[in-house]
Amino acid sequence: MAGKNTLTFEFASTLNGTTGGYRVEGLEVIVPKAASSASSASSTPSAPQGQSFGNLPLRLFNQPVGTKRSTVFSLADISQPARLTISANDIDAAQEAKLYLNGKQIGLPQGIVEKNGGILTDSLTLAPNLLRQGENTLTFELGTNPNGSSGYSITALAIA
Ligand SMILES: [Ca+2]
Repeated sequence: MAGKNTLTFEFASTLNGTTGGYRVEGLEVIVPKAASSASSASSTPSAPQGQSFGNLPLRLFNQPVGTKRSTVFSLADISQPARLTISANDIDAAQEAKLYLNGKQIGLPQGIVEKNGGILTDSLTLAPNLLRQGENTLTFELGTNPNGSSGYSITALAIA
């Protein structure tokens, strides 16, 4: 998997008392050529398109107006637009949620905004000129709190 991977060795058997164990003297990881060729300064490997996002859900319930929650996704190919699908819970009005891609505000898809709508899913297109090769940051902000609405949460995100 991308990121840290754990290797664990277990002393599984004394082989009927004939061995006191073993020692691992060295380890080597062979990285396939395609992945190692992009070993630049920011050596975060690009995850394949369509990966899942981390740290979800983004909870913006009962927070001060202006509170922001961010999540990061990776794109290897930014030559064409990416489709972002958002599932959100309890965005009662468009001004309740602000969305930023790499710091630039972008519009919310209409389908996730509905008074007392519960969890709704809709998608929007991310323009290539706002995308970065590698890590991209998506930030949701709690905008105004219309009629005492308690906020909202982002329950799922997907890139295609
Ligand atoms: Ca709400």
